[in-house]
Amino acid sequence: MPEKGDRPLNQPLVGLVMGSQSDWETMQGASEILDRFSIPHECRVVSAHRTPLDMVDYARGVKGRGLRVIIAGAGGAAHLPGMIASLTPLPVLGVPVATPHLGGLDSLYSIVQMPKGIPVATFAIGKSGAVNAGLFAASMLALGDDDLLRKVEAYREELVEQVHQMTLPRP
Ligand code: RP5
Repeated sequence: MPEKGDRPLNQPLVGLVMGSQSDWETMQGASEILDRFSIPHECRVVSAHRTPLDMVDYARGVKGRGLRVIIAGAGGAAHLPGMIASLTPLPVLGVPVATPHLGGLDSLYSIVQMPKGIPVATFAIGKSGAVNAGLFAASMLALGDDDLLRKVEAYREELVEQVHQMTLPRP
């Protein structure tokens, strides 16, 4: 099997987990970014309240399987990111998924208001948060990977070019 350093190339580095299939529409924003940077990742549905034992098994296993970062998205009483963070020393990036009744403020507050001791890095509500969590994971992994760092820099240069190409209907 081809390898990079001491790990197989297809070994997932990021675990992308979400509380429901319905979160995928939002969370795929993170997966697309990770794909763009060729960062191997796995995508799982793990519900903190519907499949708590699966969640415990998953969170306890990620470090031993060689993952480096977890991105966890959930909506409503969104305890998934915090619970996973309580079960693993790996960094957990939390994405609040928008909800029909409270617009995702419920998800945001649930994720961002972690009591001291168990941190969850919390991103914006919805797709922007998912995309930025993917980008943040890429930057974290790039700390030890110069090729990946160059890809992150190239992405930023694309953003600059996009803004330079923007036009308005009047001078
Ligand atoms: C949460 O409940 C999930 O993260 C999802 O955002 C929300 C709704 O889940 P479904 O009813 O769509 O399965 O656990």
